[in-house]
Amino acid sequence: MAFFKTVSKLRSRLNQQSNLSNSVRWLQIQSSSDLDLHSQLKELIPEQQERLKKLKSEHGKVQLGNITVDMVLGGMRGMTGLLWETSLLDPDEGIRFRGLSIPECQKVLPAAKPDGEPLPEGLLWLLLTGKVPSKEQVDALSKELQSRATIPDYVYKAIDALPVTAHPMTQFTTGVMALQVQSEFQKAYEKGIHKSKYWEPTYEDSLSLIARVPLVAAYVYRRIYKDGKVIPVDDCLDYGGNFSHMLGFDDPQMQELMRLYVTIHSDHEGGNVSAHTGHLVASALSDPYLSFAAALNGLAGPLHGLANQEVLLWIKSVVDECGENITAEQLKDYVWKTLNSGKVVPGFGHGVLRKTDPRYMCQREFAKKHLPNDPLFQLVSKLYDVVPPILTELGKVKNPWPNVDAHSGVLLNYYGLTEAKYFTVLFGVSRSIGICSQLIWDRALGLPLERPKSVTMEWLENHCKKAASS
Ligand code: NMX
Ligand code: MLT
Repeated sequence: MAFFKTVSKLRSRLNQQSNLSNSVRWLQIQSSSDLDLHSQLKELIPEQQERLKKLKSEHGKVQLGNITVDMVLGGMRGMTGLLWETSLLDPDEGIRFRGLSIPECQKVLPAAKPDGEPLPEGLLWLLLTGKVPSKEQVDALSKELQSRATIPDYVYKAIDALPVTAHPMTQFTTGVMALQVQSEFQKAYEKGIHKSKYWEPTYEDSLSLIARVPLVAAYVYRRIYKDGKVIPVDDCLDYGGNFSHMLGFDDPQMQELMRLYVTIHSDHEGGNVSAHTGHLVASALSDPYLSFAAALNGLAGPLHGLANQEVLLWIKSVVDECGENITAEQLKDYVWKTLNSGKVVPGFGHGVLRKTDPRYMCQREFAKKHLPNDPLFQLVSKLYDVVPPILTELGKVKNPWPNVDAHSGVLLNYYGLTEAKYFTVLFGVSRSIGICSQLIWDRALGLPLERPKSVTMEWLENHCKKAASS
């Protein structure tokens, strides 16, 4: 009987998967005995090293496009310059994690409960291996992360040395820097590890870092907002559920939100400020803690991860000025007031996306299901109607549609996590999964030091003069 049940479960999973995009390169059913992520990775690495070698030797001189002066002056927009295996961003369709869109991940990644949101551990497995894990594999990874989730006391002391009024991101990054003292990569490098083995201590550091950042983040939250009353780990909970628990939120719906939140914020290909920074710093063979702390400092900027803080503060300022039942006309005036005072409308626009961010859409679906009558959700919906035509009217904004940050704050606020200044820390915890997954592959593939060429304005002027006269 048990055998037939297993076969029918596998068959339904196969049917589900065969409906997915053909581009899913490694999607396959796992045998339930194969529970160790490290050994899965060890098997995959030689194959991928060969693939890279072949790409270099056979196609190394193939051109990928022309670099223009606009690109050099315009923040390298549209310039392909990085290898990033874990995810790829399409301007219209949005992010795909190893070929899977967000709705596809919601369908196939194991959940904590039937039809629930994906477990972030499953996404970590997918990003690292390119394979959809079984529930057993995800449970094993959950346990492994739990076993790594210990924090030395000096990490808390380092955070405590800061004034409690320091921004949560400053406190969080300080904690991550203090964790660096335990880096296995640094120790191995000092002992003279062979470069072919770099990925092993990088894997150790990365998994420990991913396991530990929720504890550091929860400590920061409790320190600043809950009189320092720390909530210990609950061993029975998964990564996202436990993070929500340690912050002080045990509502099962909030735990589901946290699983979704951590999953969708994890990775957004390699060129975004945090991922790119982490990758750049890691290319100097800085260990995962140093690299990730650098990435967090980029995430803390208002045009990047801090936008989630800015959105909720902005929405609350709208309510303060106009009340919750604001009309479309009042809202338009408020948006124009923001723009006319030389500020951006937070949560709208993107460096690559040209349509509504699917991460916004899946949060909208979550809100429609769980909090349809929440006044702030209704305000976010009104903004979806009002803001894009105004940004389009400006004539210079390349993408007038909302991004991931336009929605996350009101969901958290609904479940009681109202402290907007803390939001970017949640983004940071999630991003550890994407950045560290790619970092392991950086080391496994032996990617080199990153060092693009820069030029001066004079160099550009002379180059353009020469180009015009030839
Ligand atoms: N509100 C007002 N102006 C905007 C907006 C916006 N939401 N988005 C773009 N613009 C302006 C931009 O400032 C620039 O103006 P100027 O030429 O005077 O400097 C012009 O439109 C062209 O910018 P784009 O090429 O459309 O956008 P770019 O790729 O340079 O920047 C963002 C992308 C995301 C930085 C920009 O859209 C923005 O500032 N958005 C608001 C902040 C935000 O939501 N950031 C979060 C992004 C997602 N994340 O989590 O990281
Ligand atoms: C991200 O998630 O990193 C942001 O959407 C920014 C980006 O992709 O450039």
